[in-house]
Amino acid sequence: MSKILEVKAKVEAGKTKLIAGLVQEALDEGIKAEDILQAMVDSMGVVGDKFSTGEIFVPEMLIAAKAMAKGVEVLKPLMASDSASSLGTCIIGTVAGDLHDIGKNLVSMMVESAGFKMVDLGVDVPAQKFVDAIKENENVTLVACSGLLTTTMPALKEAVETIKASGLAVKVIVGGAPVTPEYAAEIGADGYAPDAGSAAVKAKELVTA
Ligand code: B12
Repeated sequence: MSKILEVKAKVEAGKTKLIAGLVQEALDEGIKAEDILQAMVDSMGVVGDKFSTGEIFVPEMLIAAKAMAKGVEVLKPLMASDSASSLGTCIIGTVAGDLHDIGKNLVSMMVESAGFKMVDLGVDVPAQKFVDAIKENENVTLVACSGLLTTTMPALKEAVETIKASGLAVKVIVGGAPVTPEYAAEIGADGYAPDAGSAAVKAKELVTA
């Protein structure tokens, strides 16, 4: 089995202890970090489908997520550039009621590499906490809110509305699997991106426009 397929299979199977070594072996074979990351993102899709069909349950989903996080740790130094944080500070978090953080962490990594200093509030972040963080940190130019559940879409709306109502001059970017560009516009966000790579491009565009 090719190394990349092995990484994909082991993430799906939640072989947490093996992933870092396998990812390193894949890199040593000359496979690009971006391709390894995409294989792991694809694994999460497979895991989600198996959950939908009742083939696996929450614990298996969690173990697969932990395995992916181990792989991302190995890739992180290769993907984030050391560019100075010249675009200001970006506050990032997953909205209230939502515990998914793999996508948020990838977005954080890529937005950082675009030239932002990142302040990560973690998961299950109440709307007001985003506003508090804007006030508590220096030169905040952007807030990035992630939401992965259809049931937490109203929390995403509340986060954007609360930030906008605060009157603070920051741009807000939103994303996550159920979020569409139309929904982002409807709730008053300044930007949307479907994945981490395009989030970095959009983030830069929003604060330099
Ligand atoms: C891993 C996982 C979990 C793990 C999360 C662990 C962790 N640390 O994140 C655990 C086990 C905790 C979990 C729990 C639950 N989960 Co879950 N989970 C997943 C799974 C398999 C993978 C998610 C993932 O990491 N994807 C990979 C990343 C890279 O993709 P991503 O998150 O979409 O992020 C990318 C983009 O969306 C975008 N993006 C993300 N955030 C942002 C932010 C900004 C600003 C921008 C611009 C872009 C952006 O860029 C990212 C990178 O490219 C998905 C299935 C799937 N296909 O997504 C289900 C899934 C999201 N979960 C689901 C469900 C139902 C649940 C539970 C309710 C299950 C339960 N009965 O308890 C709970 C909810 C817990 C809670 N309150 O949050 C459903 C959601 C259905 C829905 N439409 O609402 C899914 C789709 C599975 C399914 N097919 O049914 N889950």
